[in-house]
Amino acid sequence: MTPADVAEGVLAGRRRAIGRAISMAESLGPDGREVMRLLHPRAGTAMRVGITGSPGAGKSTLSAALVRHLRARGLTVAIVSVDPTSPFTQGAVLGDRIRLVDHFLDDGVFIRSMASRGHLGGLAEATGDAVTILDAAGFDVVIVETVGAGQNEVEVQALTETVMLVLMPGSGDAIQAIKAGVMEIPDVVVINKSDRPGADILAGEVESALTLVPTDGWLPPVVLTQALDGTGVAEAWEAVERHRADLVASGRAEERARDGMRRNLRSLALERLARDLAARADDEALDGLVDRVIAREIDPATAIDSILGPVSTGED
Ligand SMILES: Nc1nc2c(ncn2[C@@H]2O[C@H](COP(=O)(O)OP(=O)(O)O)[C@@H](O)[C@H]2O)c(=O)[nH]1
Ligand SMILES: [Mg+2]
Repeated sequence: MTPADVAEGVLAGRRRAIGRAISMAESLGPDGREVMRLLHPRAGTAMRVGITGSPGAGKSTLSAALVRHLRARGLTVAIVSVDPTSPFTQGAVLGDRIRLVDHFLDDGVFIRSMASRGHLGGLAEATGDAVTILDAAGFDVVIVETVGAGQNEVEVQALTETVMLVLMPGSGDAIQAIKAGVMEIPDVVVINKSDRPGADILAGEVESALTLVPTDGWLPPVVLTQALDGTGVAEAWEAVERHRADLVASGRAEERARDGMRRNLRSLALERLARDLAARADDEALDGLVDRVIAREIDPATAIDSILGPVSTGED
């Protein structure tokens, strides 16, 4: 299939073409670039929602529960999972634990795990492309699942309009992170596993921590869920919809989109520079420079100049 065939198949919503397009984008070659050039103008209608949080908090389970909730309301849903421990990745999603098996034959659901690559692998680029492909394919909702807070190079805030942070009883360090300002403030906080003791206390603590940080007028609601049996999932989705409505009503939607795209372009540029660097400075070249720096023939900055060329210091 040529890139044009693949793009056409994606626009027609054909699953095989969608899978193919994402694989092409992942390989970061010229075919993927061409597919994305064709599809970018055709995307932009999906509701893009990020789900972030520590491993084990219940992000994948919540995603699956949202799929059931949204399908019941007639909406089509795609999930892009950037979690290497994801049951989607491991195939456990086929087990009845998540019962997504009901949806495997459902054309209104598409689930894709992004290959976990090395840190130079272009994961942010491939993930952003996957979101665009699924958007262009016509899915009403695209969910992006990532492990949050700096452990992951994919900035979910840059790819989505609404970010849900999933916590579970025992995740007290999230509160410290919010207070210390090191955590990106989510749009909706979900306290999952609310069947376990401590959920109400955690919800109260998160609510008071959130009142201490400056927001742009939206106070993130805190919702209790039990993703395993679906309790609270409708309320969590309602909070997402309220956030989206507030973005539009307050006129912040455009600013948010621009801010996200700015961050997205910056991380794409960094990824490309990192790949470029890896291509120029292979181990052999680096070893030669290491020898010379250790022998004190050249200093480290001069060694880097010989890889990258002299960098402008802005002094002249
Ligand atoms: N008790 C309880 N367990 C849950 C709930 N939601 C998810 N789990 C379990 O928590 C574990 C981690 O869930 P998973 O969705 O893989 O978390 P992720 O790493 O954040 O994607 C799994 O064993 C789930 O079955 C819940 O509401 N209550
Ligand atoms: Mg997961």
